[in-house]
Amino acid sequence: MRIPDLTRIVIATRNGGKLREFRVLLAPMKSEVLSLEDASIDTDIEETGSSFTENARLKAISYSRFTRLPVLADDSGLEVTALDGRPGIHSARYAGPEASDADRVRKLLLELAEAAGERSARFVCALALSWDGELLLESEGQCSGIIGTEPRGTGGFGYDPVFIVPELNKTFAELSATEKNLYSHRSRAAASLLRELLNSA
Ligand code: ITT
Repeated sequence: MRIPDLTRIVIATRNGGKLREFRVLLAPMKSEVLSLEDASIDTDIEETGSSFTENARLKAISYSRFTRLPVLADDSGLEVTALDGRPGIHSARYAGPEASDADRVRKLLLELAEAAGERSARFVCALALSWDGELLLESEGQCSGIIGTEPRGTGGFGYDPVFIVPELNKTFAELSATEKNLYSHRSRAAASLLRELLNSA
């Protein structure tokens, strides 16, 4: 594998919550972490894949054609058992293109109330690292939890206020950023990618 210079890395996301988490998760690399905006990339790549992995690859490879820097993409979402895995890869657009995090959470709680079944769920995160149009590494992380009956907490982003970590009986939004990183799908995927990077150095 060709190893790029990792002094600077672009995170291929327009989601501020993800970006904040990556700045902490990638700290061991000591890289300067840039957003798409910092890298002056204003094109939007359509997520046409049929899995988290395909979409992460698509974003990483496509965005890496717009910059000389290595690009890390994250495709993630929430799979709810009683909803047959929905919203899954459609987590960001679950309540329509203009909806807010609060709208998505509201819709999820309504659908789950109608389903009246079990409330288990898992977060999934697929990561892909690309450079110069070439896929270098990929990884995946998951974490299991329970969907609460009402939002709790103000931290994090997305579905965090209704995602309960069973061991703690707290939602991700009730945890500090450091605590969320002990359990999250994103931290697990990032740890596995960093391990692979170290092994191939
Ligand atoms: P980019 O494609 O620009 O990265 P996005 O928000 O559209 O941003 P995704 O397509 O990967 O990203 O959708 C992920 C959605 O899943 C995200 O918008 C949240 O609603 C949800 N999600 C993912 N990780 C989450 C987390 O750690 N906590 C809460 N919700 C999360």
